[in-house]
Amino acid sequence: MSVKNDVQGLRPLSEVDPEIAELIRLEERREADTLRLIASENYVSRAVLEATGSVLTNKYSEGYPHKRYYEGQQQIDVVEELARTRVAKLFGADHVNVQPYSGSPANLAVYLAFAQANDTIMGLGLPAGGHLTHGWSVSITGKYFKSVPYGVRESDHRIDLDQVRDLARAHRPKLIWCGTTAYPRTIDFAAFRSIADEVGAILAADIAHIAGLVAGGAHPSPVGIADVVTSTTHKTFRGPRGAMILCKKEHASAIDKAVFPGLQGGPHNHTTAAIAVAAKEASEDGFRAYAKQIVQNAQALGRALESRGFRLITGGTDNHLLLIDMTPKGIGGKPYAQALDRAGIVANYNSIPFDPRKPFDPSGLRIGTPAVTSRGMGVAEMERLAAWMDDVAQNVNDEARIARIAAEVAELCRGFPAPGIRV
Ligand code: DSN
Repeated sequence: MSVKNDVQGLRPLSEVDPEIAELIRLEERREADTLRLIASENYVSRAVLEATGSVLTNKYSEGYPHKRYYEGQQQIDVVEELARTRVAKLFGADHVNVQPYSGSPANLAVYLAFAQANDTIMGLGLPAGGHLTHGWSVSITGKYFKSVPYGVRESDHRIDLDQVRDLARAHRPKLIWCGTTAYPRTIDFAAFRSIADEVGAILAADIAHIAGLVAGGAHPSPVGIADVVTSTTHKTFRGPRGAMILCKKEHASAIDKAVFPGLQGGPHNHTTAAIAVAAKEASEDGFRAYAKQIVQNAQALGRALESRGFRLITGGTDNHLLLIDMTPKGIGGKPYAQALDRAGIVANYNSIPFDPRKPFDPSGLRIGTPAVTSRGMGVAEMERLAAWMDDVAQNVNDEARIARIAAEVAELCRGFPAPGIRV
């Protein structure tokens, strides 16, 4: 059938574009048959996928509920209000904005709300486990602001709060970020609050990695402590790719104006609906147990790896992730991550604090347990995983052995179907 004859647009993807349909099918197969250990990834439910793939993608809605620049918002206003109220209730926040397209735009909105170009800002340096948008030099946030990064201690690789305080006193930043992407320990939000108060700074907590742990009570919450909290919605929170900003009442208007019209046009309503669904799922009974299990699995995996001679940065974890220094195993993080991928164990190479190697070929591997926990795996599976990881580390160039491990991994995966995927 030609496009002209398909005015209703009801032909399935497999007919309209078999090439893309096949790539999606293969990706479903890959996601089902491999172990997802990337600490920032997860599997969303069928319900979240359905909302994401809905007609809400057709609608423009510049503005906020009941104050829009386009008509036809009968459903969209209710969807956005549901997303905001569910997230606000879940986290105990005064005000929520669910419109940022993703984590980086959410963080840019915080800069726009609270700082001017060339103001001084502070955040954890990228090589120490921070995020690009917390002021790292190659990011716009390191170019348009005077960034004073803080780090971790050389002795134990934990955030050096004495250094944070000294730098804040010396540089009087307008904005201090706390939040991480590769840090396995609990963040002391209260300590950051006292530093921010001492120097009159706005405190922003970026909980992108740990939002699901916070919602599920497995990590302390910064809500009510930080002035503003940003997060993506697709990591431990198990929602669509998107973001949210939670803030105190007095900052609501500044944050809303910064997101729209400051940085963005129309919100992605299909994403907003999926955030509402994810917030509903995170409010249900099982989510607290899920969050707790993520941490228990990460700790069990850490212990099992350590007993096999892996060196864990900070010696373990309090959250969902492990950062491993591969130096004692005699292999770089990148070739190891590539060998693991061939074995069906998908992770990412990562710099470690004070890494003597370059970011594109670093010493470390970052892994996390949110996705394997979503499949229902527990401590017993973490021990098997550690054994495979050790086997791969010792046999990086033995392709026959790696293929055998991939088959064993796929067999385990069949017993723990990936949520949201029908294969
Ligand atoms: N890409 C995210 C992560 O993997 O942690 C951070 O933006």
